Amino acid sequence: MNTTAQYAARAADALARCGVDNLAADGSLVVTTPIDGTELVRLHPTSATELDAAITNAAETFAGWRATPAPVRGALVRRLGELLTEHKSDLAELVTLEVGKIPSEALGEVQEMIDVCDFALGLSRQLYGRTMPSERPGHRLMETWHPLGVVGVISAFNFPVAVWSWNTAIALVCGDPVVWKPSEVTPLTALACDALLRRAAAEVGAPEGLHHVLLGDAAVGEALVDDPRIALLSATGSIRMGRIVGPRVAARFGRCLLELGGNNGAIVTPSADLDLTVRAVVFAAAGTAGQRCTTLRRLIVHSSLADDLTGRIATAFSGLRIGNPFDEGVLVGPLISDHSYEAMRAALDRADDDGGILVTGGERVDGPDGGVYVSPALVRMPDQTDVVREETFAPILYVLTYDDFDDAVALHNGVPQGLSSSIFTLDQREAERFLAQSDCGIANVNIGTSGAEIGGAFGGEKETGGGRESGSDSWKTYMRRATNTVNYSDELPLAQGVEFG
Ligand code: UN1
Repeated sequence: MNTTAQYAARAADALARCGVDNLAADGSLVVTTPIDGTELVRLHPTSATELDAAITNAAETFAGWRATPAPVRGALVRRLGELLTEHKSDLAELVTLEVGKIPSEALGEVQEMIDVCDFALGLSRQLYGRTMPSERPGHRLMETWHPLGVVGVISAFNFPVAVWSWNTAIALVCGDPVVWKPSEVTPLTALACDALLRRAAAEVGAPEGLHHVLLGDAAVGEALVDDPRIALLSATGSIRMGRIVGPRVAARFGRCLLELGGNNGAIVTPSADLDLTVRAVVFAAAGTAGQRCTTLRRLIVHSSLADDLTGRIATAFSGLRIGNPFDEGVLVGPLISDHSYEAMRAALDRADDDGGILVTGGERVDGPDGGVYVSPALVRMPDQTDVVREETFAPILYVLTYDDFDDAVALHNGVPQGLSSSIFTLDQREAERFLAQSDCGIANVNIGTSGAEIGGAFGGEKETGGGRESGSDSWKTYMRRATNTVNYSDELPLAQGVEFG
């Protein structure tokens, strides 16, 4: 049997293995596990003075780190990746304890961190600028990329470590120190990451001040938002948060990278491989208990398939084992809080008022006392009503139907968010039309909306905020670009043929 004391002890053991062993136990920041709501530890939040000192230290460290060659900076990230590999199961254990993810998903999250370290290490030798032909003889025109400054990272509870690593591994090779405000409910994973990064820095001779964790509530985040020493603020969270953060950072001409809510849809066309579709839909909609920003929330199904597909998904949903994520065979762990279930209930009530029909799920189910366990809900909707157009951070999958492909795409794009999207089809024309017309940052064919690899740029359009993190050329957001013109002639021709004197 898992008991309360065991969870606290397991957390303390995993933290100690990661190098965190001097935890204060009497602070005002109470850390609990969503598995049964019990307390893991009480931490001290970062004070205003400590916060200021951390940013000052990061800003001072920038001066030296920016001048360190990028491949040397890469050596830090290489070592971090090795330590993450060594402590993969410790970090995953902490993710399960703090977030309630099943171990396979928690391990997958840590694997994302290892992968992005590999990516960033390679990148440290590939921060390419371009050269362009100059219109003037004896001149070279080129662009070069330079470290930007201190990066502030605000991350959410649901991917407590992967999102940090996407930002931090890239920021570090780009020459930028990081100050990190993790979600208030996931400080332990943050302390573990910080300890591993500090150890990596000590081992490769990188400066200590490259990384700081700031624990606390929204006030800590606000301090990062308003501090002119934070050159880039990368914030993952709700659209409501983004509406506050974006304009405030812009008002001080800071740079912002926003990764906000998603309301991800998938279209299922008549030619779809339905067995594959059902498996993909079930993972995308019910995995992580519906608490990914990439979770599938809307299924837009050709009317000829709707009854069959809805029935198959309902059967699969009913067969999912829900409960303590540490128990063998469990695929759906707890919601993060009571509030999440209240939001889920409120959404289901609104869907009902709008004429929706609950096919299955949406109920509290047995699990350890003190945790919030729910069965994933499947709801057929007559229309894409307001509640369907909002993101509810819980496992609810709305099913809508279409007859005409253009209408399906219009329905798909008819929400304010634009993160991830999919089509299930064996018809190449439909697939290509969807890829061209989906207005999301991520558009997939014959896989679900969640579970993106780190090699691509991650992020979305519209109210999702427009930011891109992780792979591809997302690194450019973490650097500043300079355009350079070098005259290696002894003449001084002016551009555009201007004569002056
Ligand atoms: C998130 O939910 O904030 O694509 C990130 C995915 C994961 C990351 C999700 N690789 O589902």
